[in-house]
Amino acid sequence: MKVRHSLAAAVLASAMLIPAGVPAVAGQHQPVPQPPGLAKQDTLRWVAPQDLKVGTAVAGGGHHETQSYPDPFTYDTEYRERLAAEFNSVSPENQLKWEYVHPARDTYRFAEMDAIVEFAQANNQVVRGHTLFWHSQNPAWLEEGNFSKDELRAILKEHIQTVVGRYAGKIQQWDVANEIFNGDGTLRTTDNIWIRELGPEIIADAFRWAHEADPKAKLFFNDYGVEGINAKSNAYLELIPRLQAEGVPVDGFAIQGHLSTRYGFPGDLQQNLQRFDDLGLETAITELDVRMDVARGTAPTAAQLEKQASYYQRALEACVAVDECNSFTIWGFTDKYSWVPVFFAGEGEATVMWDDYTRKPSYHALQETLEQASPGRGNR
Ligand code: 9MR
Repeated sequence: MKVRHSLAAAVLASAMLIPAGVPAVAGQHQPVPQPPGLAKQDTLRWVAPQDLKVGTAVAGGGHHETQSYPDPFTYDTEYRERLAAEFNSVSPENQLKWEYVHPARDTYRFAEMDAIVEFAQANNQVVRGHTLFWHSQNPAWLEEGNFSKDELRAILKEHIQTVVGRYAGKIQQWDVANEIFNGDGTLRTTDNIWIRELGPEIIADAFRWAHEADPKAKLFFNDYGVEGINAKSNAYLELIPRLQAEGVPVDGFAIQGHLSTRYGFPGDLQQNLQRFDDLGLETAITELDVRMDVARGTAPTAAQLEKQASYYQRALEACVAVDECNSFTIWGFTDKYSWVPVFFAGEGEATVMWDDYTRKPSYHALQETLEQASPGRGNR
């Protein structure tokens, strides 16, 4: 995962040179029509239990800027139709990350995120904000800025207040702090600029500032490699109640869920979610995908697809079984735009739809699991 982030930084540094225009999309404020031939009852959001949001990342920024296709969210009509039809929660894949939204010290670039929020409102979707405090995808002006401690603190506060404030009332959950622990459960004291320069106490301030800017938004920690009970998830289990005891407004713990069929399914996922639920926290699955080994030019086997489907199903079942697991998000819904093959050579096919939006067994596994969780009820 570390390699991925430094690669991403290099890729994004070059991508920043490309001016990112946002074309006006006709009907942006209007609900997007149902895809032709798709009944609204035949979608994930329709069959989801009322208290569970089913979401996806909204493709754009990041690795997309190095691909041959134009921005998926603004250019791909079928993509937009499926996005509106299938999901009742959306997460900007890159459009709220520092490098994207805050490209120069005195410049914010909100157009792309504004468009996502408008789309979500028009289509009766909630939004997950991602992310405010991270070691990756930070702009060079910040990482290489030689700021004093006071300046850095002021920069972080201003960023959080500006970004959270702009979308106050429009973002349901925020991944305030992303990936703050190493695999062994120690804090990222070297690669996270905030923790390195300002000390661990700054984590609490980030949550306080976010809460001040939008008191209704639910504030989360989010990480990968915390699906099971391990040193990293234990570190969150210890940290969050300690912060709460100090009055820090933390509402939830989110598990990303970037899985691979190379490894076994994390069978203790439900038990892990439950121990956070037992603390009175909300939980969420925020970035689920399940990659597999597929040689270039070959198709996955039926067995691989079934194995993938079972991982999607088990992850969803775990969330459904835990009371306050109220948000289940997949990290993209079509292989056409997935980050996986860009970052993992020889792996891919990680999402629930093929490039042409036809459904894979993993899609049907999600649909059936949602149906079983709330038989007979539709939920838009
Ligand atoms: O999907 C995102 C991709 O477009 C970016 O290039 C990449 C850069 O790090 O980030 C991807 O999203 C990451 C998310 O923000 C945090 N968790 C891991 C995700 C996959 O790398």
